[in-house]
This record gives sequence, structure tokens and C-alpha cells, in this order.
Amino acid sequence: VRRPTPDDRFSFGLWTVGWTGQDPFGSASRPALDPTEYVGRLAELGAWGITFHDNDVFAFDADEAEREKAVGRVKDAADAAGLVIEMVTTNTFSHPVFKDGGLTSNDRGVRRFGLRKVLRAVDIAASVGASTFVMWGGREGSEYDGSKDVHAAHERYKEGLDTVAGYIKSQGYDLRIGLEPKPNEPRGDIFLPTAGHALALIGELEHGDIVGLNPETGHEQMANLNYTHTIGQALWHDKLFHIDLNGQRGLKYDQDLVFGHGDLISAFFTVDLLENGFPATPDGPRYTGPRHFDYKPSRTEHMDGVWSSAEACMSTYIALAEKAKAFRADARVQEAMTYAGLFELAEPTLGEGETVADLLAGDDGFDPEKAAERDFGFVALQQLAVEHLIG
Ligand code: 3MF
Ligand code: MG
Ligand code: MG
Ligand code: MG
Repeated sequence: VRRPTPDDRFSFGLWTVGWTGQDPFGSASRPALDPTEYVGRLAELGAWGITFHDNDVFAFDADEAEREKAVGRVKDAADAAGLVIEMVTTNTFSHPVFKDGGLTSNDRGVRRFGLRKVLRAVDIAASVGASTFVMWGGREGSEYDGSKDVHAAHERYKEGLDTVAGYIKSQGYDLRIGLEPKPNEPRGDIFLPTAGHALALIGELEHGDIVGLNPETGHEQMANLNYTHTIGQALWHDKLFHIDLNGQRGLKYDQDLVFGHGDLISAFFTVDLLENGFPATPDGPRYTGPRHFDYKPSRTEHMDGVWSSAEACMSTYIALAEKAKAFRADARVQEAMTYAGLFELAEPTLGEGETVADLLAGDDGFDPEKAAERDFGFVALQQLAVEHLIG
């Protein structure tokens, strides 16, 4: 597999390679490096960009001068390494003040504090030239249904999101918000558990035009959903603003494995969709955003393993992109797709100018018994994908 280059637009959260291995059952297994060290190393590996939470670069209680200095250092390091800071986000989940949420806490004082923290992070995002502002409401939710007024919580979620989006517009920032759905963990149940829930909320917003999605592979899979379908539908809505690629094996805690180390066939079709469109527009694939990884280098690994796991995310993506190209270029695949009727689906069901009355008027000689005899050959098509995948 060829080496990644900035043209691939791979990016990493500082919290990914920066994860020290602390989990609910154990303490850190690796040292924490200075944020700037991760930047230089990621650039050497061929990454294009980085992303961070406010508190990945400065402490929760940092004052304004400390915040500015810390962000300036990371920005300088990114500039020196030739990396883009493509996305910034807010940590409204680690500090115990957010134990019942940031924008939807029952405590109004917490909500006002949370909103101020988010708005400050928006300023940081704009100042470092990010184009996406992600909002993952990790603590927005509950453990007990009796403890939360779900109606009011969504009113406050909408109020919070519209306040942030309205602020972005009023400041003239060139930023869009990407909501990140997740069904559970750390809350028993998190609001906006899936991309579909988030899309529905976006439809209710006053400033929904600049609010879209940042779906994560593992998060959708934790809800037993098909990630490729999720991003496919998000693209159809023109709402796929950003992605968090990683790996997950089944319905369990958020594993944040290396991309491809979960469901590999699903990862193949995710990359096929991102790279090859389906259908591509005349200008190329529909998704033009970063290829962003949100994974955790396993707790068992030394720092060397951290870097090789970051490389693994990129090289697996590149390998799958090459295989997906070869898959589509294969004449047998095109033939199997035609046989499967894949290209027929793009044709509108009603003819041009045809009314419902026209449709109801005649059966156009359609014979359901005959049509029921049709073979689609989907299994043969899937096997061609598997053959390309295992090559
Ligand atoms: C948690 C996540 C988050 C979000 C991040 C915003 C810590 O499961 O995925 O990572 O991605 O807060 O990008
Ligand atoms: Mg995850
Ligand atoms: Mg996650
Ligand atoms: Mg994520």
C-alpha cells in the first residue's frame, strides 16, 4: 500500500493518539505528551490535518491568557508541520459539572456555563481556521426515565444549537456545525442516539442550514445500524459535514478500534461510498470533507504502537480505496451490477409528466408473476466484492 500524503486529507483528533489508556477500570498505561508532539509526528506519518477539543490543549480552569497561549502553540506547531486544523470541538463531558449534560442539564446554571464554553470554543475554531465545529453531546441524556423531561430537554437542545449556530452567523465565521450521534456511553441513554434522530432535530432548527452531521462508524454500529447507509442518507440530505472513522465489533461498549479492525466488509463499502460516490456527481464523489479518524490506540500498546495504529488507519483506508476502485472498474462487477438492476433505481418511478391518474389508469401490461421470477444476483455481486477485498 502506498504511503499517505496530504492529498488524502487524513486527519486525527489529538485525543486519539493522545489517549493515555485511562478507562473506567484502570489508570493510564502510557505517558501524556505535549500536544505539539502529536502534531509533528502525525505530519511525518502523512496526515493532512488535526482536530481537538478545547481541553485537549488547555486545562478546564485555564484563564483567557492561558487559553490563547495554548491554542497559539498548537496552531504554530500545526503551521510548522504543514497541518491544517480542520475541526475544533468542546469538551462538555469530562468535568463533573456536566454530569447531567451541558446544553440539557436540569440545572440552568450549568446550561448557561456550558453554552459559554461552547461559544468560546467556536471562537477558537474560527481563530485557527477550522471549517467544522463538532458537537457531541456525550452527557446529554439520562440513566432514569423519571429524571428527565424529554420534551423540555429537546427544547433546550434546540435553543442551545440555535444559539451557537446563530452566533457563528452573527460573527461571520466560515464554520458549519457537525452533530455527532451516539446511542449510549457515557450516559445510559444519550439524546440524538442515531443520525436519523439528529437529522430530525436539525429540521426543527432556525439555523439548521449550517448544522449537519459528524457520524462515527462505531456509534451507529453500537445502535446496530449500517454506517454506510447512515452516511449515504446523510449525503442525500446534503448533511454529511464530517466523519469519525473507526472500528467496532458488535453491540458492546464504544471500542474505538483502528479503522477496518471492526466490520471489514462494511468498512470496504464505507470507503467505496466516500471515494466512488454512488452515484458520483459530474464533479466526483459527493463527500469532499476530511477523512477523520476517531479511534483509540489500544491500552496494551507502547508509543510505537500508537504511531503504527495511526498509520494502520490510513493504510487500511488507502488499501480499501484502491480495492474499491478496482471493484468498480472490473467488467464482471459492472455486468453483475447491471444484472442486479442497480442502475435502474436511478430512474424515476413515474414517467415525465405522468400523473397518478395515468398510473392508475393502466397496468402497462405488467405481470407480477413474471416479475417475481426475476433473479437479482446480489450474492454473486457481493462475492465479487469479497474477492476484491481479500484479493
Ligand atoms: C465519543 C466521541 C467523541 C467525539 C468528540 C467530538 C471523544 O465517543 O466520539 O470523542 O468524537 O467529542 O468530535
Ligand atoms: Mg467511538
Ligand atoms: Mg466515539
Ligand atoms: Mg467521535
